[in-house]
Amino acid sequence: MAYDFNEIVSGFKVDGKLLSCERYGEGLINETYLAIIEQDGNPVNFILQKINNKLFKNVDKLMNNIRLVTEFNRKKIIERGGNPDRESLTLIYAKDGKPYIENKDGFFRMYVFITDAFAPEKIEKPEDFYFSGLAFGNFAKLLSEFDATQLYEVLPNFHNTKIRYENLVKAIDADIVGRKKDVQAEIDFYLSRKDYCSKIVDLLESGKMPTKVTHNDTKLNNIMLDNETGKPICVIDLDTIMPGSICYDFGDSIRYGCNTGTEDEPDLSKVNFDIELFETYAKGYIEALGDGVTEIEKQHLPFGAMLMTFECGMRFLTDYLEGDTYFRTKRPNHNLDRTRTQMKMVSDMEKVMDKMNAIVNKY
Ligand code: ADP
Ligand code: GN1
Ligand code: MG
Repeated sequence: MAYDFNEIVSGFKVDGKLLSCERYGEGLINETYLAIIEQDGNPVNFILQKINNKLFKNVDKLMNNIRLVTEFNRKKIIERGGNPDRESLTLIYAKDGKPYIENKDGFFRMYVFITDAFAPEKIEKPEDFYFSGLAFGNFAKLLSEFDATQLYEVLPNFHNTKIRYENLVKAIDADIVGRKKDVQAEIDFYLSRKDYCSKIVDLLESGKMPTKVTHNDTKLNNIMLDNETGKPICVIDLDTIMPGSICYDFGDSIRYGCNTGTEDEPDLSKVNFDIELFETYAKGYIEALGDGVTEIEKQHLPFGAMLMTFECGMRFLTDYLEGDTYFRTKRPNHNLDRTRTQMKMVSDMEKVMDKMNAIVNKY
């Protein structure tokens, strides 16, 4: 889809001529573009995003959350002598003062481009994953100081696995694009593990596990690491900051990062759960949290990893059955390939859950 990028960029408080604007990154939800703008004779990078307003129904409230969190982070980073333009997402405001613009094509936001850094799609060096654990752990700590009552709950029940399960059952029953017949093994896999779905939801609902403000989408490419040192610079993709459990945040990082293949690898022989990487991340995450983790949370971190993988697979399968309308897909069976990698990862984790628990208990 081509938009009038000149007109869009001119709505923001940014000077200079737009040199180019190309699709960028591997996010599955928003449309991300790299906008290059000439400033003082030099090309300067910016991130421009078309916000997925099919999913985010109230863009104004979503963007108010992001404004609050990024301003809070920037202040904290300045206090500790850091560089807020690199260590926090930084919004470019619109000329009318809002954190986004709206035009005939939808809603757009702009961010300062985080320079000399990369959002990893895969773990190349185990150290990168240790640093990711540290970064998300530190981010969780930072959020614990933030007044959560100001936040709007953007996507209620985002990690409510019971509801995700019900949604899968509805998609199976409706079978609107006639794909059910091709995925009976996948359907059986999920339906036979229904009891996983209530475990953490029930602990949160009963108050036995604390509800905290969490990131909720802690996959590897939602963090930026320094090109030179590999050290974590900044946590990005703040759309889903909401009440949740740290077991979800820990779990989603493990789901994505401990896969020896990619999330959409069609060849399942390449998809294995790497327990050494699990240990690497757990070490960083638990170290960063320090005393900010309760015993019941700690006990459920390994289960949370399996549950997030289970949940994500259910979501991919649901989307496949509903005709690929939620996640960005690039090929016909893309969501089905993703479903299968998540199933393989769950099966692997089931086999080593005792070892995973023992590892977490070490830290
Ligand atoms: P989505 O919600 O679709 O996942 P993200 O906000 O995660 O969108 O952005 C998609 C990708 O764009 C990221 O994985 C990262 O590679 C890149 N990106 C996003 N924001 C920035 C930024 N401020 N600086 C540099 N790269 C960014
Ligand atoms: C989406 O936005 P992105 O690509 O970082 C999704 C996550 C899934 C992930 C699977 C808002 O994350 O919940 O785990 O895809 N985000 C939303 O790759 O639904
Ligand atoms: Mg993302």
